[in-house]
Amino acid sequence: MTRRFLHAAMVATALVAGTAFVVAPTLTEAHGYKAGSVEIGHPWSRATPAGAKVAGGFLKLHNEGTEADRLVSVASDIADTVEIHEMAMAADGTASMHRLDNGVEIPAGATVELKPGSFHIMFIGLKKPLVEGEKFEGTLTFEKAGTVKVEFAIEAMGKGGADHGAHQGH
Ligand SMILES: [Cu+2]
Repeated sequence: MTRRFLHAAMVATALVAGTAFVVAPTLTEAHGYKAGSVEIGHPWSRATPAGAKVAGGFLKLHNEGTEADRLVSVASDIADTVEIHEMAMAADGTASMHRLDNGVEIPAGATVELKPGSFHIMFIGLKKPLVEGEKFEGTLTFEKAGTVKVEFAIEAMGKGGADHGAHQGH
């Protein structure tokens, strides 16, 4: 049941991403990974304009286990440093970001989505622009489930709402 729900959500993501090119669904095909009892759904990032120094990373985490786990760190050769951030919207509509030094908790049985405007991975000090349709490698480390290599699919610039434009300062 839960598995089926996750799968349906991943397919929905692929459909949204694939609207422009019906004949080339492989570019944005949903992909997933497993580490211990944690399922990792569709890691993705966004194409960046030339000169951009930061990019966000997004994915869905589902904990099938009976104990909470935690995404504690992310690494990638694409950037100088990688942090886990949370974005919060204040009552007046301004967004603020902060780094989560202890990562993101994934309660037992829960699904936590890293997405624009919420929890996200932050690639800081990009070594090259991210190009739509390409992929790059990253390594996720969980407190209990350990380490797993994933590929982030680079999707269209501006996809998924709240942008990281306000983010250039940090
Ligand atoms: Cu951020």
